[in-house]
Amino acid sequence: MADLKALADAIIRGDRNAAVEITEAALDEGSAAETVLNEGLIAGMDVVGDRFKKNEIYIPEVLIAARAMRSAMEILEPELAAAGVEPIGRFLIGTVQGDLHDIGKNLVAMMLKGAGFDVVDLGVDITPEVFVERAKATGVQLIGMSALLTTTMPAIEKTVKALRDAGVSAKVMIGGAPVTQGYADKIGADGYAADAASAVDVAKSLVA
Ligand code: B12
Repeated sequence: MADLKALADAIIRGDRNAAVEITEAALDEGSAAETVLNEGLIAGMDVVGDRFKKNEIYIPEVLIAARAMRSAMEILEPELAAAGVEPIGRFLIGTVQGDLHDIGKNLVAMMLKGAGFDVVDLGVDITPEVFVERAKATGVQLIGMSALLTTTMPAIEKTVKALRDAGVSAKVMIGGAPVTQGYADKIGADGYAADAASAVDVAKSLVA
């Protein structure tokens, strides 16, 4: 029987080759893709998120773990789709108009994927119109916006307004270095998180 604890450990260490090998072995032995996902990959990323929150590890380690997770997910995804496993939620994310910073946004997207969300990443410099159009087309439950510049923060508010005016009912989460809970409350966003691990907790609570 493939060792899913060893798979979780491979994710935590960021050992891409081991993560891929154990995932393949588990599927070959007939383990359910959902079990491999939950007890191997997600269990590993949960530990990574927790250690990141406690400042026991830093961004490079998280990125390496996420890379290992992504490689294993490539093997698992067709099996999950064939088994009809539903993601825990669908999340649209992008950096707002005028802003090209994407390291934090990418980290949030990776951690959400690691937690079992289906994530649509729009990229950077995303206009309110594109957020509205993609939200409608994908029917996501959650929308995340990132801004790293004080000059692009107003684009968050503009985008939230455009989404509401267009009748999009998805919950909105915001973040980025200059963004605060107070700002989220002021503009009527549903959630704010200061880091990628907390973003997962907030996203889970918003879809619960
Ligand atoms: C890397 C960087 C760049 C790179 C970006 C590369 C890239 N691909 O992202 C480059 C060189 C392109 C760049 C350009 C600029 N930058 Co710059 N940049 C930075 C820098 C050094 C690091 C940002 C970063 O990646 N941090 C690491 C990530 C992991 O942290 P994070 O983004 O905060 O994300 C975390 C949380 O905020 C949260 N989060 C983030 N997004 C979201 C979204 C959601 C939904 C949630 C819930 C949470 C969440 O979770 C993340 C993970 O834990 C910062 C300084 C700093 N120390 O922050 C300056 C900084 C942000 N830049 C700054 C400036 C001024 C610029 C430029 C205007 C410079 C110039 N004159 O050209 C341009 C603007 C370009 C543009 N239009 O966007 C200023 C902003 C000042 C301000 N208050 O507005 C900073 C603060 C530097 C400074 N001290 O002056 N920059």
